[in-house]
Amino acid sequence: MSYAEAKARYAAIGIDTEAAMATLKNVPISLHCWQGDDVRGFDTDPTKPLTGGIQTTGNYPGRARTPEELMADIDQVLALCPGTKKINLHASYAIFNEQNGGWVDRDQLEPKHFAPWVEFCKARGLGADFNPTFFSHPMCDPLTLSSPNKETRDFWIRHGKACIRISQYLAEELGQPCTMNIWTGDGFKDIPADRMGPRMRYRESIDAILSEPYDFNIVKPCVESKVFGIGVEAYTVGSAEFSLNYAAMNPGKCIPLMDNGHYHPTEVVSDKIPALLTFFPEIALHITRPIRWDSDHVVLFDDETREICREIVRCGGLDGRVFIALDYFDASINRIAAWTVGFRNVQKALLNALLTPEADLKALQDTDRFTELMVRQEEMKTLPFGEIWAEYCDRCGVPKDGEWFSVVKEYEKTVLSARV
Ligand code: RNT
Ligand code: ZN
Repeated sequence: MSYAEAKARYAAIGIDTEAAMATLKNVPISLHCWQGDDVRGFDTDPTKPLTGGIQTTGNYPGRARTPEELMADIDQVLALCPGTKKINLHASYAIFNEQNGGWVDRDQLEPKHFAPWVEFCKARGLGADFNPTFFSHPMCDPLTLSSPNKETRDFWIRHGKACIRISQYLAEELGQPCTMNIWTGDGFKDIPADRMGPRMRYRESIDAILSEPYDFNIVKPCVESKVFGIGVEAYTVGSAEFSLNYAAMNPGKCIPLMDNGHYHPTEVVSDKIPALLTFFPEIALHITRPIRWDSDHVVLFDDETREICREIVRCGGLDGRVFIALDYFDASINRIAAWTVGFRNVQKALLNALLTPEADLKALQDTDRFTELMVRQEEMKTLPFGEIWAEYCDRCGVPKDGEWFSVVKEYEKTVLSARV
């Protein structure tokens, strides 16, 4: 089937494929830099294990070990992905060199340590998002912002404030809003004796970080909740209720962030998006794929990813209300392909959502025509979506499905395999 024929099929149900593609082209999606090097960063010993309750598994060859390698890999991914991209950086990806004075600890970070990333983004017309890194560091005792030790908390508060200044710098330099996501792995392996104390301290620490001046129009601090992590199975300080309430009590200062790997396995973020948008003007998302736990598998074009994107679209999320980022890390397969598959799938799911006659379906719901609603929703699944997706890739100047994996294989042969 040709694009013209597919376009006509969609037109028959009232969908303008041209409008859908035009909208999608301008939706920013943040590509997480940490898929390329298994969340190691450049500021600590790469042989030390990842902490904070997260884990990468696998040892597929070709991990990026330097800023140059990571940037080259990102370039390869960008060339294979359609749409508007941003780069999501972690503080641990600071770049230290002779010009900026070399290594400093996380509480001393300055915008200059991200100047090479700004240059990278400017040359490619990209925006950037940012994250303080509250894990994989000797100052995790193991708690950070919720630690009972003032010295520990103060170190991490200084880090958070430094990250606010860096986020403001990224937003100003790149002329695009910068989300700054606060997530810590703080929690306990076994039944705690005090659940409230750490939460009170966490709250005060975030207050202290957000007392650093920033322009909320362009810097969007987020608080990301989590249900549990590896080694912190019994209790997580930044639970769903804690984070959501923190954001709700601090309007104009921060927004809630939901990672769809951070809930009980039968909870779905697709349903939480409209719930949150009922109250919050803006929310942020980490799109991932949990298998039985927060396993951070590569995002697929699966039911929940499609449903998340339908909610983003039909709740008006594309009008700047929903900040979309990816968050997964698979070290068991080619990392360039992992990045590309996930990014392309979120694009696919958004395109699929934009090609759905939501107003008609809503009218069926509102008039109690549930049989017809089910029939229509099922029939949509076999519309010629692939043709529209292929056309979209083409117009964005990136390879269609079936045409990009050979590029990755070539990159693996010529670039990645030399990294030993
Ligand atoms: C961890 C959180 C967090 C991290 C990144 C690296 O469970 O999802 O967002 O994955 O900050
Ligand atoms: Zn996340």
